[in-house]
Amino acid sequence: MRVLVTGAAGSIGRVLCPGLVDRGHEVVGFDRVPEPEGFDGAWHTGDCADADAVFAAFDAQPLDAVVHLAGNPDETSLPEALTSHVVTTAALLDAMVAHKVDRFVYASSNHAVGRTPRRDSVSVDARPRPDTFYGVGKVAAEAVMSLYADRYGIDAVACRIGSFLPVPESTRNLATWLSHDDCVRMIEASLTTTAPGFAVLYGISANTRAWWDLEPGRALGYHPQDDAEEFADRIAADEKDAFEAAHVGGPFAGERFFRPALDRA
Ligand code: 15L
Repeated sequence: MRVLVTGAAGSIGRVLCPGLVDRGHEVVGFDRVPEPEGFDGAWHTGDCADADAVFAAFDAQPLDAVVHLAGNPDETSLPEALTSHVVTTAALLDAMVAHKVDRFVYASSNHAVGRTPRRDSVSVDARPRPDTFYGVGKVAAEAVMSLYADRYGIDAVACRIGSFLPVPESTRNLATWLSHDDCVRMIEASLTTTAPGFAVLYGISANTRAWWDLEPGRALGYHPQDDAEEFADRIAADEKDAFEAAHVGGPFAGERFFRPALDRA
């Protein structure tokens, strides 16, 4: 497949792009910054909140699919979050409709349901329950995907990623870790699964301590292979562990992240 990857120079993009190339796909990078050294494929420098820049990238070569990773990974004001996550998603989906590209894979986040309290297993059908404006942006981006799936028949998979890290760094990560290799497996499955319509999966590895439902991902062909437990003896207990275990979003559910929706001068 020829896949446009937004945020291709970011932390996930730098792992995913070579991973997709290794698996026989062609990658077209799109980012606000120039291509990283060694990038293998065509490159477009632009902001995917800019519909003209997005359409220009689509005009440059035929595409089979889009993987949308671009977006500010941190908490911001509400308007910034809406631009970063929702406007970018809409610009890409509009270009897909116009260019007849029908597969969209999105780096959503656990923070779309981050205020969900700890329970045995969190379903992908848990109600949207963001913990931050960042999470609100992810919820709204997923809603735009659902709309375009229903209106235009686009297959759109929202991967609610946990903690994408080389190795787990905290007790929470022992449940929420997404390894680099599993991330590539997850995105490739989301790109190639047959006719998912609008679908949601939790983007974590096969962690012994996982409490977010991995079955919807398996039904889409995502079979995680790694387990954070392998690193458990390297992680010391910390006083924040109990608080971080109380909600899906861990620290994002805390007062440290409380801020007004709008920045004022
Ligand atoms: C995310 O979605 C964030 O972008 C990242 O900064 C981490 O907070 C991660 O989730 C997580 O929950 O560990």
